[in-house]
Amino acid sequence: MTTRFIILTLVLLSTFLVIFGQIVPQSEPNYDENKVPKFELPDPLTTFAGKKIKTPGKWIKERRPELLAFFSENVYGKVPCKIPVHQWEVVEQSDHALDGKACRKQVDLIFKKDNHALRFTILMYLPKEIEKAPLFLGYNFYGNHTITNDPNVLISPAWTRNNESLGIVNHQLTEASRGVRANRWPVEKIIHAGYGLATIFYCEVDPDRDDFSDGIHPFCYVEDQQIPAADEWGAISAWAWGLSRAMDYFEQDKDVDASKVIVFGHSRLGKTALWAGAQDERFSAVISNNSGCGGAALSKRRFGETIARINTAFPHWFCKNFNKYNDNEDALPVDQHELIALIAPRPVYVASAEKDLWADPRGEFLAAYFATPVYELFGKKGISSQEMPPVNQPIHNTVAYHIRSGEHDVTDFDWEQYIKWANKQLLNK
Ligand code: GTR
Repeated sequence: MTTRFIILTLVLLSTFLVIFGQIVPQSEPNYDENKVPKFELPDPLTTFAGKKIKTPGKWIKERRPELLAFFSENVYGKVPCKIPVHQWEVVEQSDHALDGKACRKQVDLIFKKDNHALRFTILMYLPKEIEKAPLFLGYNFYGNHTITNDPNVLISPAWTRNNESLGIVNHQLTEASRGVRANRWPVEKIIHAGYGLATIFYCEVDPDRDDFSDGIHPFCYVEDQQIPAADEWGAISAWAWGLSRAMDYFEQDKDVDASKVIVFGHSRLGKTALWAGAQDERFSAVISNNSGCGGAALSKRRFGETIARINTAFPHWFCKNFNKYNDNEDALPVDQHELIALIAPRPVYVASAEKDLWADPRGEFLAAYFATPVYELFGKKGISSQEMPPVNQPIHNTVAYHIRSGEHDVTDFDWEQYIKWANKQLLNK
């Protein structure tokens, strides 16, 4: 073999990796606890300059802002401009939803700036007998009409990924997908427990694709800008922004107790719920359901999905700066336990599923454990042992955790725990 031939082979090989790098993983993900690398976890109660934080006041004034700024500029990306709700419009409502047990409202939030316009619909079910209801708020993956068989729920026109089995063709949601995700949203159970449910189709805020010309991002572009700058918002940050705008609306809806809004999310939307809850202290509690990498799981464990993998498969989710940590987790001066700590002293629930190894259940548990010192600083109870609880045996402290049997999903078991825990944490029941 001549040298020229070897060089040519190498060039072709590297081109192959660049072109196909997005689809062909270059190494197998690690699922072996013995192969988790040694790593040092940053102490949430020590500032970047090395100062120990010993009081809630110092946490609030010194440590919380610097952590928040780091996550904002290097992980999720900051929202570069203010986009207030221009107007809301109740597009549909009824006092006779769920066989008369609930009121239903569909409210559009409308945004306008220069030549940009966007609207998204909040679908709400509120228990009839409660004057101002506490509320679970969460995004759904496939449209509001998929969470229930209620024929009155409107079908969103937003772009979404095709999925024939869910009746999504030509990137449009259809009647065929009504109710297909009802298994993840036990609306009656939630209403019966005395809570309202509010949900939004996440693609209405920003379609889930590597395209920054649609959704809310263009509202903040300056001059010829076409994509967010390296420290500006990716999709998760945009979705988190949307949850805060929903909160703006709830604050003036007399049927909602805005001091008791629990933000919930599954998977990528669990990452979103954590980031929304970390930033916006109006959310009184946060639930991360199987949120995994870039959510509740510790990145430095490199177990299952890693930063490099997530940034390759979903280049639009995080800000560009986050790529600095691809296969370079040791350089990261924070980890996801500090994202959870940013929610303190408000209640936070981290939930894993036994078979969801891609999301690293142990990494999710340890993040809750290592966030606990910040909660303790506020006199709150978190996770006190590094030993994971047995499957299906939840810990319901201010920092809560469970690992349930089964797959990556949202189940009735999950919701039963969330309701029980919210009763205890927010309603003292
Ligand atoms: C997976 C991704 C996870 C998780 C999941 C989801 O493909 O790797 O991080 O977010 O999607 O959101 O369903």
